[in-house]
Amino acid sequence: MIPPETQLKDISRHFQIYGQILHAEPLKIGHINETYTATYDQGGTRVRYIHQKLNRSVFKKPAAVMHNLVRVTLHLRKKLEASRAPDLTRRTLNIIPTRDGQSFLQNGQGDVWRTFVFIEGVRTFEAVQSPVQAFQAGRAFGEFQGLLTDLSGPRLHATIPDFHHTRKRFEAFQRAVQADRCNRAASVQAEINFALRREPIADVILDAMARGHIPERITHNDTKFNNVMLDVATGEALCIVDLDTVMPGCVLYDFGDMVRTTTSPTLEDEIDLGKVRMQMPLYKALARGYLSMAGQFLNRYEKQLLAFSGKLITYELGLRFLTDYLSGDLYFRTHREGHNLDRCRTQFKLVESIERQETAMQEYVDRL
Ligand code: GN1
Ligand code: MG
Repeated sequence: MIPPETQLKDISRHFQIYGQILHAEPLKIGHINETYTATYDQGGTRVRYIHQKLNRSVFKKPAAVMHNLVRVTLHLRKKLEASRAPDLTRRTLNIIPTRDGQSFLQNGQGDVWRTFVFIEGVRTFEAVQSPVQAFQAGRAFGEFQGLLTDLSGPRLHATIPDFHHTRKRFEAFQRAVQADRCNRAASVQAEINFALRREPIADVILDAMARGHIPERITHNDTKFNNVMLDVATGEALCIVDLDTVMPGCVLYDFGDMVRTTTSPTLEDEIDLGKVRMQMPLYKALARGYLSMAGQFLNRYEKQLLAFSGKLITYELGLRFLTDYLSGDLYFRTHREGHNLDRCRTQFKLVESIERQETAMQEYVDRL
């Protein structure tokens, strides 16, 4: 048996799962946490669960992450129940508690594990395939934000403080250039200059928030297209996953990351930069989907910055990948030499493409 499976059998015993674990496989998704699919036998029926190990160097306060997750998923479920949504257990994550009633397990080594019901009959995609999919993603994240506007109780924990603080991301980038730990700066001067030239955009949303034009809301903060589970049979976006960064934030960061990941039908680490392009039909579908849900609660300042937010978040991710490349690939999991640099180049290519179309992109949402 492969080592993770032995370990997973051990982990799985601690959760309130009725049945016997048969096998488990790693699920290759995400750059941060470790995710596994495990199959159990429950009285002769095969049932699957997700076991996930939280990345402790990224999420320093696992209890806060899980506290948010429990509140958010229960709220979503309550609201979906009230609206008589069909297929309830496929529309939001369901956390399986540990045998002693906790939302996560912390073992002797300090590893943090949690378990979710596996949602059957859905698929995620690393690259968007059609305007219909982009529409679905926009609608699903708009609905997600909308359902959380009336979450009662104290403010959610900031699981990663300053996660989308672009000015601080820029400063971290400058420090990485300065330190040049791996002697890589000289070889990426073009990318460094690209980033430096665009420094002023880092403050636009921060300033608007400081002036009180843009409110804090509960946001997802990682609205990558592969965090949307689409029903295999109907293509409908059923469930939003990866809720570790759901926290108080700005809706524009969510819309921006949707633009980044659903308007170019290429992978995040596409090597053929000629293929990377913000495509208007995908963007239009995304914006229509998003505003069909979020149009009711966004204010005019938020609406005015929708197109800009796509450029900003794509720039921010380019900065983060470049920072990590310069620092020796410590944050994002990489699978090949220069992987973070490839990711950075794709982002910057997309920034340029958005720059060329930004006016038309904003005009479109103004008309919706
Ligand atoms: C990370 O692990 P994953 O792929 O869901 C990152 C996001 C980035 C994304 C880029 C906690 O998310 O912020 O946008 O990679 N998550 C964290 O693909 O840093
Ligand atoms: Mg994530």
